[in-house]
Amino acid sequence: MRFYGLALLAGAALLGACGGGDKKTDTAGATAGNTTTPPATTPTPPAAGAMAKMPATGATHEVKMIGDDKGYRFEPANLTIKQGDAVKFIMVTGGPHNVAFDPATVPADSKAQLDANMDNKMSELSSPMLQNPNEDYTISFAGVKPGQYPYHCTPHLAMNMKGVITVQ
Ligand SMILES: [Cu+2]
Repeated sequence: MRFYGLALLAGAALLGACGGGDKKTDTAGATAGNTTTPPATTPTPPAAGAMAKMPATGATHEVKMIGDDKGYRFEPANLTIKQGDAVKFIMVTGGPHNVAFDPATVPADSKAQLDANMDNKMSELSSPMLQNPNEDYTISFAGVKPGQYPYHCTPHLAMNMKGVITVQ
C-alpha cells in the first residue's frame, strides 16, 4: 500500500514536471503502471491469508501421553510456557494418541499461527496419531499469543484425555 502510494506520487510528480512533452508523459505513465500495479496486488493477499510456520526460539517442554489402568491422560495436563517455547508430546502407552486443539476455543488471533506451526495435520489444529512408544510430536508456540490453549486426544476425548497449555 505504502509503496503503491509513493509510486503514484512519483508518477504524478513526473507527469507534472514534464507537462509539455507528450512522449515523455506517456513513457512515465506506462513505467509507473508497470512497476506499481503488479507488486501492489500480488503480495498483499498471500501475506494476509497464508501463515508461515515459525520455529521455536525458547525451551522445549515435554508432555507424556499415557493410557494405563489409571486411565488416559496427558502428563502434565496443565502446562505453562512462554511464547516462543515448544511442547514435545511423547507417546508412552495406550495409543494411538494425538493432540487436537478445538478451533472454537483457541484464541482467534493466534489460531492461524498455531495451525501453521503444526506439521502433518489430520485436520485444522489436529496432530497426526502417535502409535508407538517414544514417537513424539513437537509444536512450536512461536508467534502464538499469550492465553489458554485447551486441547484433547481425539480417540480418548470421551475418556477425558485433555490438557491445557497456558502461554505467558
Ligand atoms: Cu489418547
